[in-house]
Amino acid sequence: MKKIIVTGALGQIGSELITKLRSEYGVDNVLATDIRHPNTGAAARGPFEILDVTDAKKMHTLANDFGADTMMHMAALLSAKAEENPMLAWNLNMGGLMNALEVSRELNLQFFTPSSIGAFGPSTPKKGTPQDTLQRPTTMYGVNKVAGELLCDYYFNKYGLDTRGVRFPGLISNVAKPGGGTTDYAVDIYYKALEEGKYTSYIAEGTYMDMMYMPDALQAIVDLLEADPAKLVHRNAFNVTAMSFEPSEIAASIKKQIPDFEIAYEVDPIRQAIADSWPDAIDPSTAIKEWGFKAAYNLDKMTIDMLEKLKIKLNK
Ligand code: AKB
Repeated sequence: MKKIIVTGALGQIGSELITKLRSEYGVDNVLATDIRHPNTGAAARGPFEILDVTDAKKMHTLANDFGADTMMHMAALLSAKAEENPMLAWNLNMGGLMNALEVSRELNLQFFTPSSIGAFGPSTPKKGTPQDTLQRPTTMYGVNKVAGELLCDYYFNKYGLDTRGVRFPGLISNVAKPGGGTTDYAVDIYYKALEEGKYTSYIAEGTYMDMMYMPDALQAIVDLLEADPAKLVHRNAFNVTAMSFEPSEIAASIKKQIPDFEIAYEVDPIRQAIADSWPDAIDPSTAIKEWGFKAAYNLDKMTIDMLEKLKIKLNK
């Protein structure tokens, strides 16, 4: 049975990952940590400690005292926030990652951290983006993600640390809202569809990006953690995706459930520039081949589930 320490446990992925890991490995075997205190939610219903990931000493002590054998490092600033404050992004994203890798090396922990489609840039092939290709991102977030992928490979090659990671697309969930990402519109649109019957998109019509529903993302993390290392040719980080759509296509999917729903556009130049620098659709075939990655949700199936769950959450 694994003993897992999770950083950034109150973030968009972390808050649902905690529930998933506790159901797979047992409540007491998953230590949730975050810089904030959980008032409610999954993190509060089991072991929890305050942790600022730039504090390496505390990270080491918490992992050691818990008897962790696995580190899941989720704490990071997303793309739009990182573009607003590049120095903070560098310090938090790279400083936190280095600390998490070093603690994992010292305690010999299995290691997982997510990369992103943000690790690609304008010179990367836009469609069918291969696993191994040009990575010259033009955002601070992308620079952090590429450096992170390389660092994880470095720790694997130099120290034999069992590092594993995926390049996540935009993740859509009905539990915790993302904050400061470029793909966040694809979450906001569902809330606004129920609350106001309309949505103004900051991403322009025709801008394709990869996306995935959170249950598929969580299953992908567990499947990669459990994958036979002998079968992994790659490690950091696997392309994974479930769908690629642009704003009018997600709007059309919502319209099938809420016929009066309307979308309008007021493009935010900063987030649009980030989106334009990312691929339209990445190729996940290496993840499928090496560890059996699969996704259960397409756009319409996700829309039905999102609206059903949000109706309950928002009392609609
Ligand atoms: C973001 O938009 O910054 C993230 C990501 C794709 O990494 N959702």
